[in-house]
Amino acid sequence: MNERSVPPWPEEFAARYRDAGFWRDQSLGHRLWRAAEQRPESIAVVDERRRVTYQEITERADSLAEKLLELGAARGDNVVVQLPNSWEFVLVVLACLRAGVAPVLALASHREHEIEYLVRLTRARLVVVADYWRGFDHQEMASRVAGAVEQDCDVVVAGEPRSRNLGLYALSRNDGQTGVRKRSMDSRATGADETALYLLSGGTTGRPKLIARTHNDYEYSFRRMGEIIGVGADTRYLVALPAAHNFPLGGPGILGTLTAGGRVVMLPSPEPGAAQAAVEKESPDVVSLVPAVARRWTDHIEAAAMDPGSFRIVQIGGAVLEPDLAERVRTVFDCRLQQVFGMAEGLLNCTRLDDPDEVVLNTQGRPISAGDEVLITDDDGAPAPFGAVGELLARGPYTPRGYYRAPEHNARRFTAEGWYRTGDLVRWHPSGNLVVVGRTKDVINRGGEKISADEVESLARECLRVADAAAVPLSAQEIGERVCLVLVPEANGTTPGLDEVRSEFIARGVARYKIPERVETMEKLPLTPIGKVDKAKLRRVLESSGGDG
Ligand code: OOB
Repeated sequence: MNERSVPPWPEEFAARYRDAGFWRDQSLGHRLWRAAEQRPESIAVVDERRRVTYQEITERADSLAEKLLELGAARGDNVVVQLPNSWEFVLVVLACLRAGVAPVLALASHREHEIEYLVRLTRARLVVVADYWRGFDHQEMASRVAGAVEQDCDVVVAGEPRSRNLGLYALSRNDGQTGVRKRSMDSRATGADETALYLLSGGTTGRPKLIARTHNDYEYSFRRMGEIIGVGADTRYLVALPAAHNFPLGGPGILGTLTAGGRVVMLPSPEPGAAQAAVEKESPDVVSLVPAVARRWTDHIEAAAMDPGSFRIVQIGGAVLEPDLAERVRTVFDCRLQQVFGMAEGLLNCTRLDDPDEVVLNTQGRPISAGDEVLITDDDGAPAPFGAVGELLARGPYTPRGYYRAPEHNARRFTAEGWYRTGDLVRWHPSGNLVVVGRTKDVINRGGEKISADEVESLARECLRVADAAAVPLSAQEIGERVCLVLVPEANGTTPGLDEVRSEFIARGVARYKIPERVETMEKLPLTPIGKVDKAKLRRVLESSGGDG
């Protein structure tokens, strides 16, 4: 099913990527288990509650892999996984890889609106969730979703299943069985061109699109990032961002660290307090942050409320990093700063550890691979002159040729020659690095979390009595941007206020981070000459009339 659901790389490109050694035709599971065999006693994953060795995590993953297959997931199937940053996140991803099923990596902040959509889209037979997390009952939500979808769908809980109903299972085997590795779990049988896992796209229209990452392409991208920053068995990588994101998962992140035999330290939240404890106890040397979190940590360190730790590298990406914050981060952490401009769709750019300050502070780096092709185009789609601003297009050994089961969307977001239109406006810096200056896509970037304006607008039209709606990013001090919802009343009608909008969105089961933080009313929306809502004008009008709400 995977092959037909996603446009593959053309044969000539695939052959080129193999010849160059980018694609190694090995499954991710194979590489991870090889790393584990070399150091069974070393600690692989640490969270607030547990320290887990390589031997334990692989044995448990083998056992869970078997359980997933027993529960009805077959090789090539998809399993929706929604877990917070915890050792179980790593366990479940490893088990899926071992079983040859592809985890669909939902965010812990997603709710019924998102999870049900993902379960339907991927026809998942299993959903793996936390029990309670931050006061929310994931077990109950997942059970409702499993009951609502057409396919047979069971729920596996990282905790105690609370009902004896069929279809609700515990993550751990109660029989403590291990050592099934020698049986049917030979992950080498999984084709390396098949989907290893699915990442969620941020920058699209409508509901989030899924990006199917193959074993070959994903392994290459984290291996290459690992080479660039020098990941090895002594690396201690701190996972401060939601683990389901590409940056902490594969930039080189969790998977890059584990295949190199290093240690992954899971932070349940990027709160400075939680970070402080982990920094003191585990002495991590690499961390990936979004600018909003980097700002909070930097403020706390400057106020002597947090230990800067002994980081060798702080990677920052996901949203624009202002040069003054870049400078402060470097000073207070007394470490190498690396800017990372990446996307779940593939292409990763970064500054290198030996780049001059001028480049590290003022650019978002350059592509990581000699196989990456990037193009900056003007409004007519022609290549822009060097130094001019245009849209970034990308193609390469770890940038898939289309989204999962989205042919119409693919026709817009990918060119006939297979280039991915990033929707990012960039220019070349004289040093040969990219500078991100804006975007063409209609997205709100809330502290690195991408929100589709289109999705918010559709929800508003569905659940509020209004004639029209527009979602606009407004600049916000701490998190970069917030969602402002502009509502147009029906004839002789009124529009709901912020509280009503919030409660309607919550009742719909929408993830909190997408819920508008400011609501405005306008008799009509400004239009561009071709009749589209003029978001740039809206944003200017709103920002001049009331700050960041
Ligand atoms: C990362 O991935 P996504 O998929 O959440 O978001 C991708 C988009 C980019 O297209 C761009 O609009 C924005 O996020 N972005 C940046 C940026 N890094 C990403 N905008 C300005 N400066 C940056 N450094 O965000 C992501 C994935 C892997 C590594 C790092 C970030």
